[in-house]
Amino acid sequence: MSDSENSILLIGESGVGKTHYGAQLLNRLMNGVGKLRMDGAATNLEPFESAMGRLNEGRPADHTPTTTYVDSLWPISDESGLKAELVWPDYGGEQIKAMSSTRRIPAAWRDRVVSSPAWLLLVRLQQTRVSEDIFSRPLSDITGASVDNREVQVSDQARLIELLQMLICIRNESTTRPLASPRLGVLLSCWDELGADELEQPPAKVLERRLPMFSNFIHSIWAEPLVLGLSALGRTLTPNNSDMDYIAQGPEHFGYVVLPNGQRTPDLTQPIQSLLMASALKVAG
Ligand SMILES: Nc1nc2c(ncn2[C@@H]2O[C@H](COP(=O)(O)OP(=O)(O)OP(=O)(O)O)[C@@H](O)[C@H]2O)c(=O)[nH]1
Ligand SMILES: [Mg+2]
Repeated sequence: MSDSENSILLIGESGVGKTHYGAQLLNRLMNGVGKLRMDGAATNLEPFESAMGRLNEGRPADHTPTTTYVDSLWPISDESGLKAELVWPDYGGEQIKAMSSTRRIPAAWRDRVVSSPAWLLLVRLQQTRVSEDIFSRPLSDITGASVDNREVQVSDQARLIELLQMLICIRNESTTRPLASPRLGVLLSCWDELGADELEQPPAKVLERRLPMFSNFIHSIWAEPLVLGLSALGRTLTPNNSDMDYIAQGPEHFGYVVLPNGQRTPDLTQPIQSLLMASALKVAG
């Protein structure tokens, strides 16, 4: 398999948890306790190593500078002997928001979008809001409101949909039939921040409830979108207060993925394995 066949395009706006997931994933790969493990020398680890250093002190890492883009190369293998070179990026999430607002995709991003067999979109539900409409407020409230000087904003759901539509468009994919390639994974990040009633629910149900239009969109375009929950840290860490459990037990004992049936696994490599396996099967078939 060539490198580009194994690269996953990680897509996430600022603050969704890309860097912390990268650091925790790297830790798991190096410890070799999950479905995937590191199988050779990884390169360009600096952004994740500094984040891992912070987590070892029980504190969170910093926001990635806006203009940064680093591809880290991780040779990995799974229990069945499947080998792959995972290209895992770290970048300032503003680059993604800029693409949506300017409707322009820089050339470097275009190449990544076109060549990657799988897209992994991180969505932090606590960071998204659904605009008021007749489903959330009585019609009389809405019709009575003054329309003068009202700021019109695209809703978060609409922005995410537009982003995916732009990416599909530059790949020249036809959407008359359900898309099988690129494969899409949606990771609902910072899962531990959800309300108690949602924590035990299947991720696809939570997505449907919180972002119904976006959920409908991905299910209507993709043949089998994968929707999982992710808590890379397992809990909230604060910059000024070291978390003593993290220091005592080590960050590798924290974090989990929520599977489609709502069950949890501490194996943070699971979403990558599912996406890579599906792509590998497609190449083989
Ligand atoms: N509660 C909780 N907080 C998390 C988790 N993962 C990340 N965070 C917090 O979310 C914030 C953003 O995480 P980052 O990994 O820096 O996000 P990013 O996507 O890399 O953001 P940019 O670098 O700005 O693009 C940080 O304050 C983290 O502490 C998690 O699993 N649970
Ligand atoms: Mg970051």
